[in-house]
Amino acid sequence: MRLFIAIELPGEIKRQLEGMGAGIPGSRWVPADQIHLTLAFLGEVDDSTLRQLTGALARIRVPGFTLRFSGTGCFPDLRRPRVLWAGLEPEPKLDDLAFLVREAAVACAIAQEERPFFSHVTLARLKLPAPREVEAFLARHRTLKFPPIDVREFLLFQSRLTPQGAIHTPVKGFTLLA
Ligand code: 2AM
Repeated sequence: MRLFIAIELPGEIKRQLEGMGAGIPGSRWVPADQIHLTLAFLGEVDDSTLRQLTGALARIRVPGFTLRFSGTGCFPDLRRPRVLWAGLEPEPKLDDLAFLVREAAVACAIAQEERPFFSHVTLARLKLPAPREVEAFLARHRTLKFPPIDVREFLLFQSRLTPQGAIHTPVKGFTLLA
């Protein structure tokens, strides 16, 4: 199974994020049902590793927390933007959770990126260089006025790649401490 671990977002916020940015040439916007906050990408995982991993994830002890959106940005930089994202206010409990989730993956021999976790919600991927349009988009969405989100769980998702795009299905949820 191709898997990743993420925090689900409220439907209303996902719908608003999905509809933000028509008009940038070469941009592929993430549909609402695929928008989430990725904690770790796992790739292909076999059944026995999956059993070991769910055990390790269930042992993670992090209290619930509140997420607040900040503004928008792009990877890798404004000269050649490839990914547009919505950013979040710093939240140490989120960073702890991402660290522990990735540590659990590594303990199950699932390789993880060396890059530190940077909390973001991917909005669009860009196939053409469109720095001017991206700059205008970022200026229009310098601050995101969404209500704060109470996070009580994180989820293991399956991602099935189909010719119509990826289909994400929750496999198992893990409750954070009260
Ligand atoms: P991101 O774009 O939000 O960072 C599910 O496929 C999620 O896993 C994607 O939303 C993406 O998160 C991340 N992802 C997908 N393929 C990946 C890869 N090859 N390496 C790292 N992260 C990946």
